[in-house]
Amino acid sequence: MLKVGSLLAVVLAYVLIDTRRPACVGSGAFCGLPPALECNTSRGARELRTASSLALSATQIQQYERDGFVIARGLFTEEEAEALLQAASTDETVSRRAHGRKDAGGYTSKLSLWNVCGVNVYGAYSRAARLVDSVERLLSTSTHTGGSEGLEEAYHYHTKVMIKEPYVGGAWEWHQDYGYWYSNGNMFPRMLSAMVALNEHTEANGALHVLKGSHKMGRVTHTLTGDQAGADPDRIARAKAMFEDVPVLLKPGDVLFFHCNLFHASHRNTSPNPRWSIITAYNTRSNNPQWDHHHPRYQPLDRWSDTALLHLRGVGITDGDGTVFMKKEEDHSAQTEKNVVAPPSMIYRGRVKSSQVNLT
Ligand SMILES: O=C(O)CCC(=O)C(=O)O
Repeated sequence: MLKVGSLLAVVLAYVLIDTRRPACVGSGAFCGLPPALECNTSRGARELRTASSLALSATQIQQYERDGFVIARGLFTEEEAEALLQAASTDETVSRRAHGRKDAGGYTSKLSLWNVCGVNVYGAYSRAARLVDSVERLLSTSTHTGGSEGLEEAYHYHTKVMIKEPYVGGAWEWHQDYGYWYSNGNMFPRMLSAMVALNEHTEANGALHVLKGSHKMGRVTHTLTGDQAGADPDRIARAKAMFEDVPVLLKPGDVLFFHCNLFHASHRNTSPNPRWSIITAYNTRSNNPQWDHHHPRYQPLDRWSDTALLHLRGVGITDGDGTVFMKKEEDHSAQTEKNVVAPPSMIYRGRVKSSQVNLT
């Protein structure tokens, strides 16, 4: 019965939100859909400046430029976070597609990653006007553009559901996302991630840590140990002496936006509670990757009304909803740098001995 309900909701969503609808492109207006599910393309939105009233404030954008990250408390409501958690924790496709990554201690984090988001509750998150508007403003700051004028157009690079299970969820080594994405033919660091907490992120369940302001160092070399990759240990050790290590403690619905050159890592989960999050990475149209790789090159991203997420509550990933998962075997980016043995200095508070394979 639930499955039939979900199917109907997807069909309805397809009728109401046709993401391929060319009339949206550059039309300079919403698509004439019912207000609850109206969509817009980035281009149309840029022309019109149809900003979501929920998007980041000027002060938050300045904070991001200075620190390389900003936390938007309650950007999504608890109800919306609960809808995402409910979907992610019961979604057979997410669970079947999830793969584990071991840290040096043998603890495993799980993630399920797709390159193209479909018509479902996760797609409503990644395309939410309040999120995409905020992302485009952040990506248009000089910390990404180097000072060029104009509003950047964001596109969806990938989304992943991240799961750290109680007691066994593994750690993530210090790294910069652009450390990997650079190898994918992205010429500029005009990329960022938005991580929404689906439940509470605490020190005990393995909250993310960031080195505040470290994005200003620019990209550092990432090294391999076997098939594991992470930032150059010597740079990390020096960066840790220079920049404050900030734990990112989140409540459900809080969103962390972070620059692709910001150093980040996380401990393993030592608590009885899981840690759930969804991270969407965005690239810019002006930074269209130079070559094909395991994540998409530029394609327009539809922007959905802020109310779409709750309308798609209960709608997980179903066949034919447009979701395209990454083919893991196509991910060669961790193999592009020289193999360098990691010295003990890269141990993160005694828990992680070497860096992790590139997952992103
Ligand atoms: O979820 C985490 O703790 C780490 C995620 C991460 O490092 C990443 O997505 O780049």
